[in-house]
Amino acid sequence: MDKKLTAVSADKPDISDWTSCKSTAQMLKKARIDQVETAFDRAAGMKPCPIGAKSACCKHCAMGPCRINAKDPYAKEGVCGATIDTIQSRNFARMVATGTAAHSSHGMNMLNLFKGVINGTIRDYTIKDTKKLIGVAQSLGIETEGRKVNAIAADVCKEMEKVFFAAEGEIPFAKRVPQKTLESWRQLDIVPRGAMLEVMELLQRTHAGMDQDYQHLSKQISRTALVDGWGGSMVATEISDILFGTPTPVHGEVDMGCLKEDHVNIIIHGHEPHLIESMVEAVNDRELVEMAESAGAKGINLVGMCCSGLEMLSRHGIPHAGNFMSTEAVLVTGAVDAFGVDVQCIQQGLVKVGKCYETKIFTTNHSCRIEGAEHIQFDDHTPRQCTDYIVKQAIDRFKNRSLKIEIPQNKSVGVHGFSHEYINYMLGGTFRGSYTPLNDNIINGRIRGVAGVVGCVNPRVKQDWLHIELVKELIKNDVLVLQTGCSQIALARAGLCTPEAAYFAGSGLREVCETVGMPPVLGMGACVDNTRILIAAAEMVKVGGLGESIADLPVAGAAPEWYSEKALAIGQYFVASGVYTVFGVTFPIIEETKFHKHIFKDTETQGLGKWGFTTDPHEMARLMIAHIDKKRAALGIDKARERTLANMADRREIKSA
Ligand code: SF4
Ligand code: MSK
Repeated sequence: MDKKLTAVSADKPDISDWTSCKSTAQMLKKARIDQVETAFDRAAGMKPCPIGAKSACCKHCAMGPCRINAKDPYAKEGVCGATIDTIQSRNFARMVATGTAAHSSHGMNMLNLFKGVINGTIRDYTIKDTKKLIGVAQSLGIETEGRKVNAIAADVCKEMEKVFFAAEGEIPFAKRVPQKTLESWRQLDIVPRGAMLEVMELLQRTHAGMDQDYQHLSKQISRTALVDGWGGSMVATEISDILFGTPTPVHGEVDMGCLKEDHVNIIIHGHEPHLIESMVEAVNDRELVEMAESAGAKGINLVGMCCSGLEMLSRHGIPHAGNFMSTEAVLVTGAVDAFGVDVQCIQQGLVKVGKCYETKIFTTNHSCRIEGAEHIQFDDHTPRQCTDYIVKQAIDRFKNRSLKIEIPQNKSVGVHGFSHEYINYMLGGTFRGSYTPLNDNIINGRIRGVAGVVGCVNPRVKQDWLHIELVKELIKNDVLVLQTGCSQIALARAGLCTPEAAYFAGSGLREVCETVGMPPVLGMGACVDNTRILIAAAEMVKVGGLGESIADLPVAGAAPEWYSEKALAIGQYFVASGVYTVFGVTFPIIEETKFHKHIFKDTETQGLGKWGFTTDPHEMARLMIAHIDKKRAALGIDKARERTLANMADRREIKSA
């Protein structure tokens, strides 16, 4: 083992302050003994730059970089005269642009795959969910009656191309946006066109000497974020469902205890589902299984991590080893025979840790290579070339294992795969599928409101802890929680993704959960699948009784442990869609500046949502519940109606009416 690569300080912080995940803690302890450094060590050893953390610096041109005093931000300007509001809004804009570009690139890769399937050049994938295809087509205004599947798919494809390439008009999925929300966007002139144009427009406006009016730039920030949520990300989710199946609830195991010492263990980490789907086929290929068996293994054990893992968990019930901050830790087990990655949230540190434990990291996507990793290009036309190779390499590693293996014996079983379509069915049944029961239960007060708790984990805070504390408090207060991304895995590990977790909910939410047989925390998939939450919110408006726009709903969102620019883009599209969205860890803006006031307050008066921030999960719950209550009061449903059971006299009256 190469032990030279670490410089872990002798004065080591307590690992129990770093993570709530027992398995990750166990592996971090082992890594310390093995003298292997991880992101947790690096985070402890690297204090964030206070000026950068508050976005009080600009390096957009060679007259700078310029720094503003965060304590007195209006006392100084950049060399070009840029104010703190210009500097902060431009920095914020660039983060949103990058996050949107990441999701849109994912969406476009799915679209290219879809196109290949339709025109027959890609043969390893097919349209699995025609019901979903028809639903998406109808939502886009495409005629479906009496038409062939391929013809409908071709029209859907053409329409979805506009999501990326349209230079004018409104994005196709604007048709799914509640009318009043769309009107607010039109009034503010923030309805997006194609993603490529919006990202380019936002980036060019952040060039030195361009858009130096934070309010004006803020509109382009929203327009760009909206083309992520109602555009690029939505295409990614919808096409994935069409090609690989819309998730329905499945039992799934989560945590490192999913690894099996006597099996060839393969982990897939990243975001795009076509790599995973091909890997599912490869690990079930008889020839490869026999190869593994003749190498002495009992079989091949495919395990997911991060959002790739959530795609596998939701669609196939394939076990999940952990979220973003467990990706290095899982390698410390020594049990991982191959670690395949595609795009986004792939830490460069994985390669070094992998080297220590003789696990090869395989990059597979042309957009994401890492020095020291082996690159096997994944091609949609010949996907098995890549995935079979990884499996064979894993078998080879299994055969030659020399390290002692230590697998944490922790595993939680939960229910995952709650697509918005399934929620519709779950609440109303096949013939009366509807969000009406949800709205009714919100109106009668059993459910106080709905919260989306999503997003990443971050080594600057105790892994999973904020997610768990926040969600516990929300459900205790009768707030139904919808989840995606690494947050979902945090809650699954804590055992809150089971129907039995209703025991921790308030009496109203518990009653609903027990009646339907659902958990109080509904896992909806990967971070790109936050679009499912947008559609659920749009459905709640459509059903009626809770106002006319998303901004009227008693809902709130949170990403308590966010780290990525994608998370910021997601936060901004929720805010622009009408949702109060609270982030934790840090917020890249100085408080009390004009730009801060604009996005933390003024946007709400424009018919949108607004941002919130706190590092304390209990305060976060308080802020979200206060917002939900404010919306309930505005709707006139702040006093929960008592349930009145009909007696015999009532029933007679109903009959005679
Ligand atoms: Fe400084 Fe202005 Fe150049 Fe930014 S754009 S680095 S504020 S001179
Ligand atoms: S993987 S963006 S850490 S949710 Fe989607 Fe997790 Fe956040 Fe990456």
